[in-house]
Amino acid sequence: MSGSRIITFGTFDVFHIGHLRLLERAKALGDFLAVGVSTDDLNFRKKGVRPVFPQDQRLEIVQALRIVDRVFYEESLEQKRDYILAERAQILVMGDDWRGKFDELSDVCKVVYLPRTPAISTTAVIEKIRV
Ligand code: C2G
Repeated sequence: MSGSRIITFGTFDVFHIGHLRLLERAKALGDFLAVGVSTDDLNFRKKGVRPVFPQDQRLEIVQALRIVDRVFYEESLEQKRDYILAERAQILVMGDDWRGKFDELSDVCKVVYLPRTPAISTTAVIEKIRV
Protein backbone atom coordinates (compact mmCIF):
# COMPACT_ATOMS: atom_id res chain seq x y z
CA MET A 1 0.00 0.00 0.00
CA SER A 2 1.63 3.23 -1.11
CA GLY A 3 2.19 5.76 1.66
CA SER A 4 1.88 3.18 4.42
CA ARG A 5 3.90 3.15 7.58
CA ILE A 6 4.92 -0.38 8.57
CA ILE A 7 5.98 -1.59 11.99
CA THR A 8 7.60 -4.85 13.02
CA PHE A 9 9.33 -6.26 16.09
CA GLY A 10 12.06 -8.76 16.81
CA THR A 11 15.21 -9.64 18.68
CA PHE A 12 17.39 -9.95 15.57
CA ASP A 13 20.10 -11.77 17.50
CA VAL A 14 23.01 -13.18 15.40
CA PHE A 15 21.47 -11.40 12.40
CA HIS A 16 20.81 -13.80 9.49
CA ILE A 17 19.11 -14.05 6.09
CA GLY A 18 15.72 -14.94 7.63
CA HIS A 19 15.75 -11.63 9.51
CA LEU A 20 16.73 -9.71 6.39
CA ARG A 21 14.03 -11.32 4.23
CA LEU A 22 11.39 -10.60 6.84
CA LEU A 23 12.39 -6.91 6.95
CA GLU A 24 12.55 -6.67 3.14
CA ARG A 25 9.07 -8.16 2.74
CA ALA A 26 7.74 -5.89 5.49
CA LYS A 27 9.19 -2.79 3.82
CA ALA A 28 7.72 -3.86 0.45
CA LEU A 29 4.22 -3.47 1.96
CA GLY A 30 4.68 0.30 2.34
CA ASP A 31 7.11 3.21 2.35
CA PHE A 32 8.32 3.63 5.90
CA LEU A 33 9.56 0.82 8.14
CA ALA A 34 9.88 1.21 11.92
CA VAL A 35 11.49 -1.70 13.78
CA GLY A 36 11.16 -2.42 17.50
CA VAL A 37 14.24 -4.29 18.68
CA SER A 38 13.43 -6.26 21.81
CA THR A 39 15.58 -5.46 24.80
CA ASP A 40 17.84 -7.89 26.63
CA ASP A 41 15.48 -7.73 29.62
CA LEU A 42 12.43 -8.57 27.50
CA ASN A 43 14.28 -11.61 26.13
CA PHE A 44 15.32 -12.70 29.58
CA ARG A 45 11.75 -12.41 30.86
CA LYS A 46 10.34 -14.25 27.82
CA LYS A 47 12.94 -16.95 27.17
CA GLY A 48 15.04 -17.05 30.35
CA VAL A 49 18.24 -16.27 28.44
CA ARG A 50 20.04 -13.16 27.29
CA PRO A 51 20.71 -12.79 23.55
CA VAL A 52 24.26 -13.44 22.24
CA PHE A 53 24.61 -9.81 21.18
CA PRO A 54 23.56 -6.99 23.52
CA GLN A 55 20.64 -4.76 22.59
CA ASP A 56 22.71 -1.72 21.57
CA GLN A 57 24.62 -3.83 19.00
CA ARG A 58 21.47 -5.57 17.72
CA LEU A 59 19.79 -2.18 17.34
CA GLU A 60 22.82 -0.70 15.56
CA ILE A 61 22.87 -3.55 13.02
CA VAL A 62 19.15 -3.21 12.21
CA GLN A 63 19.46 0.59 12.06
CA ALA A 64 22.26 0.33 9.47
CA LEU A 65 20.00 -1.42 6.93
CA ARG A 66 18.94 0.76 3.98
CA ILE A 67 15.36 -0.54 4.14
CA VAL A 68 14.90 0.41 7.81
CA ASP A 69 13.75 3.98 8.47
CA ARG A 70 13.54 4.01 12.25
CA VAL A 71 14.48 1.79 15.18
CA PHE A 72 13.46 1.84 18.83
CA TYR A 73 13.65 -0.55 21.78
CA GLU A 74 10.71 -2.86 22.46
CA GLU A 75 10.60 -3.04 26.25
CA SER A 76 7.57 -5.30 26.62
CA LEU A 77 5.22 -7.32 24.42
CA GLU A 78 2.21 -5.75 26.12
CA GLN A 79 3.16 -2.26 24.90
CA LYS A 80 2.68 -3.13 21.22
CA ARG A 81 -0.46 -1.03 20.96
CA ASP A 82 1.38 2.03 22.34
CA TYR A 83 4.30 1.54 19.94
CA ILE A 84 1.95 1.19 16.95
CA LEU A 85 0.12 4.38 17.89
CA ALA A 86 3.34 6.29 18.65
CA GLU A 87 4.77 5.30 15.25
CA ARG A 88 1.44 5.99 13.50
CA ALA A 89 1.83 2.59 11.83
CA GLN A 90 -0.92 1.33 9.52
CA ILE A 91 0.41 -2.22 9.17
CA LEU A 92 1.92 -4.50 11.82
CA VAL A 93 4.06 -7.24 10.30
CA MET A 94 5.07 -10.34 12.27
CA GLY A 95 6.56 -13.69 11.27
CA ASP A 96 4.02 -16.49 11.20
CA ASP A 97 5.52 -18.04 14.33
CA TRP A 98 3.38 -15.34 15.99
CA ARG A 99 0.24 -16.13 13.93
CA GLY A 100 -2.92 -15.08 15.76
CA LYS A 101 -1.06 -13.64 18.74
CA PHE A 102 -1.60 -9.99 17.85
CA ASP A 103 -5.01 -10.12 16.15
CA GLU A 104 -6.49 -8.00 18.96
CA LEU A 105 -4.51 -5.04 17.56
CA SER A 106 -6.45 -5.09 14.30
CA ASP A 107 -8.64 -2.25 15.63
CA VAL A 108 -5.66 0.15 15.33
CA CYS A 109 -3.85 -1.29 12.29
CA LYS A 110 -3.83 -4.09 9.76
CA VAL A 111 -2.05 -7.18 11.17
CA VAL A 112 -0.07 -9.26 8.67
CA TYR A 113 1.81 -12.49 9.42
CA LEU A 114 4.49 -13.39 6.88
CA PRO A 115 5.86 -16.91 6.41
CA ARG A 116 9.27 -17.48 8.02
CA THR A 117 12.26 -18.30 5.85
CA PRO A 118 12.66 -22.07 6.19
CA ALA A 119 15.69 -23.85 7.66
CA ILE A 120 17.39 -20.93 9.40
CA SER A 121 17.19 -19.63 12.92
CA THR A 122 19.50 -18.04 15.49
CA THR A 123 19.36 -21.28 17.49
CA ALA A 124 20.38 -23.34 14.42
CA VAL A 125 23.30 -20.98 13.69
CA ILE A 126 24.53 -21.22 17.28
CA GLU A 127 24.26 -25.04 17.16
CA LYS A 128 26.19 -25.17 13.87
CA ILE A 129 29.02 -23.07 15.26
CA ARG A 130 29.09 -25.14 18.43
CA VAL A 131 29.66 -28.55 16.72
N1 C2G B 1 12.14 -14.73 11.01
C1 C2G B 1 11.86 -15.23 9.75
N2 C2G B 1 12.49 -16.37 9.31
C2 C2G B 1 13.38 -17.00 10.12
C3 C2G B 1 13.70 -16.48 11.38
C4 C2G B 1 13.05 -15.33 11.82
O1 C2G B 1 11.03 -14.69 9.00
N3 C2G B 1 13.95 -18.12 9.65
C5 C2G B 1 11.44 -13.52 11.47
C6 C2G B 1 10.60 -13.78 12.72
O2 C2G B 1 9.39 -14.40 12.40
C7 C2G B 1 10.44 -12.36 13.24
C8 C2G B 1 11.76 -11.66 12.80
O3 C2G B 1 12.35 -12.51 11.81
O4 C2G B 1 9.34 -11.73 12.60
C9 C2G B 1 12.70 -11.51 13.97
O5 C2G B 1 12.91 -12.80 14.52
P1 C2G B 1 13.34 -12.94 16.05
O6 C2G B 1 14.51 -12.11 16.30
O7 C2G B 1 13.40 -14.40 16.37
O8 C2G B 1 12.10 -12.25 16.77
P2 C2G B 1 11.39 -12.66 18.10
O9 C2G B 1 12.41 -12.87 19.17
O10 C2G B 1 10.44 -13.78 17.81
O11 C2G B 1 10.55 -11.35 18.40
O12 C2G B 1 7.40 -8.72 19.68
C10 C2G B 1 8.14 -9.82 19.24
C11 C2G B 1 9.45 -9.85 19.91
O13 C2G B 1 10.19 -8.71 19.60
C12 C2G B 1 10.24 -11.09 19.69
